[in-house]
Amino acid sequence: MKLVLVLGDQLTPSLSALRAADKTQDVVIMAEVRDEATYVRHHKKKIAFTFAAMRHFAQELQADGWNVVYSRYDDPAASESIPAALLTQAQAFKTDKVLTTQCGEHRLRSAITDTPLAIETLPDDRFISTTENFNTWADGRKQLRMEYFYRDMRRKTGLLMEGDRPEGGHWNYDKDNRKPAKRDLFFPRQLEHTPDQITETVLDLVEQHFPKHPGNLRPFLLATDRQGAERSAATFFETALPLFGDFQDAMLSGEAFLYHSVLSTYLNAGLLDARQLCDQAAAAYAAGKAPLNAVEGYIRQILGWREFVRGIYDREGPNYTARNHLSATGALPPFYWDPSATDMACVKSAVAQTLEYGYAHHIQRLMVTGTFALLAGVDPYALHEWYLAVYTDAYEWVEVPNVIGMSQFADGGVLASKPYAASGAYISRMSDYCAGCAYSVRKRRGPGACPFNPLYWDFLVRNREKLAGNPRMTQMYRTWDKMDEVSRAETLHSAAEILTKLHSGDRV
Ligand code: FAD
Ligand code: DLZ
Ligand code: SF4
Repeated sequence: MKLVLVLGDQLTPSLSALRAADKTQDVVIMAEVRDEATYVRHHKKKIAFTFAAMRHFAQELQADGWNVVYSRYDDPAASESIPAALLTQAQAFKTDKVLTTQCGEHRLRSAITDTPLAIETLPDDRFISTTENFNTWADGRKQLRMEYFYRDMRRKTGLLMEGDRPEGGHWNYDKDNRKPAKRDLFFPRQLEHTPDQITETVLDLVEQHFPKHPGNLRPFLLATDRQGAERSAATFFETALPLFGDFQDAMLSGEAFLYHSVLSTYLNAGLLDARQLCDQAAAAYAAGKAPLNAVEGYIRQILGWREFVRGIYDREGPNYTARNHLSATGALPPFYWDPSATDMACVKSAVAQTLEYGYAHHIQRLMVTGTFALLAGVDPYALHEWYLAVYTDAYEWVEVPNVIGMSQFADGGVLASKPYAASGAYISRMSDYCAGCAYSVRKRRGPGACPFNPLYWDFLVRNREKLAGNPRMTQMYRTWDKMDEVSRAETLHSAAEILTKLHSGDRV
């Protein structure tokens, strides 16, 4: 007889460990544990979602005939960690055999295999690609770029292919996307899920046991079971997918979700399936319900980006998280936890929304909170801990490549070809934040100037030695070098003033 470990992001009936187990004799182990709930200060909604989804999944397994030993967080005998829970149950059932599906995070992978138990680990085949497939593709390449991996995956899966050619003649339709949002557009509403008794009990538990964790717990409108997640997915495909591509990069104050799917939390926990979502999008295109630029853009995010970052995380190993190519050491500014502590409308809006929903869309994560931290020289590890804590979809395997690699260039270019450094002009073009900001995006330096503006140049100057050789940065350095000396000195002075304020905890 074996124990079958099911983690909080493995809530999938066809999980490899469950497929390999025998429900007539093996026992499923699920445990709400202190270590997982507190290894970073997770958003209250993230803990609530995880525990509630775990409880619903345990019920689903029991209804399907499985013997599930489920340990609740507030059980007096609850274990403190996953390895401790396994050891307790191994003793109770007098077995040392444990079946697992490979855990997403290096941290927990080694904690599980370091136990004295006989751990059999099966691959996590909920991903569309495999680790071996990624490594075969990556081996021998000078640079790993998502676009080429994605094309390979399109060929391998046949998604949006006409024979060996991409549907419509192009691999990528981003030239049709990236429009700024307009106020007068119709925005589809998110499906709001009313918590059932199981979820209400978990909400009370989180309120009681995690009062100091960030974020608003209520209203709690997330789905916590497969059926609910599938209803949210169906709503996205019907109402938002057609305009997903056009406004993928747009930001609008007061509109957290725009045309995004807001399904990553369900997908990463195992309530939705990656291949199925891609197939549903492709079917919407085939039925004429959504245009190619939207469907290709959506499929690329999952088949391309999601699979690519997972491959990078596995390939780069446990030390990836600690990389700091640009030697940034600044503290994370307090306004990442308290939006009222900044006057920058864009950052205030992205952080406030993050604390409310445990959600921000890609461009808010990349070009607002991410770019600000990059320009201000925030320690990438501290920033990584923030992202891992505040988003309900965050697990290291997906968060770390996005933060350490894509957003902070702390891996020196493993994932991205250049840093996502930008002045306020980008945010001004793609959002309406600047109109309601205390700073002026048009002002380049001095009192009242948008902090992104002088910090952008300061970032380039600070990191010249490491970045100037990058052909994609040449134009930026040329522009700086052409600027007159007085302007350059004033710009750097202005940046120094902002950095001093940040370092001394003063308001920016
Ligand atoms: P949509 O915009 O609707 O996109 C569709 C799907 O594509 C998403 O549901 C997601 O599964 C996938 N996807 C899109 N972009 C990426 C990407 N870059 N990497 C991996 N998958 C992607 N995503 C996470 O799932 N967890 C994280 O912890 C996370 N942290 C991030 C941190 C930073 C600094 C950045 C720049 C991005 C991060 N992302 C993360 C990627 C992306 O921002 C989210 O996947 C997306 O915002 C989720 O919202 P959505 O479901 O509405 O996505
Ligand atoms: C995110 C999370 C939280 C908050 N709590 C638990 C838990 O109590 N028990 C559990 O099995 N999983 C939890 N998780 C998800 C794990 O952190 C996740 O499985 C690992 O980080 C691997 O990706
Ligand atoms: Fe953000 Fe600068 Fe615009 Fe203010 S002016 S919203 S700080 S980009």
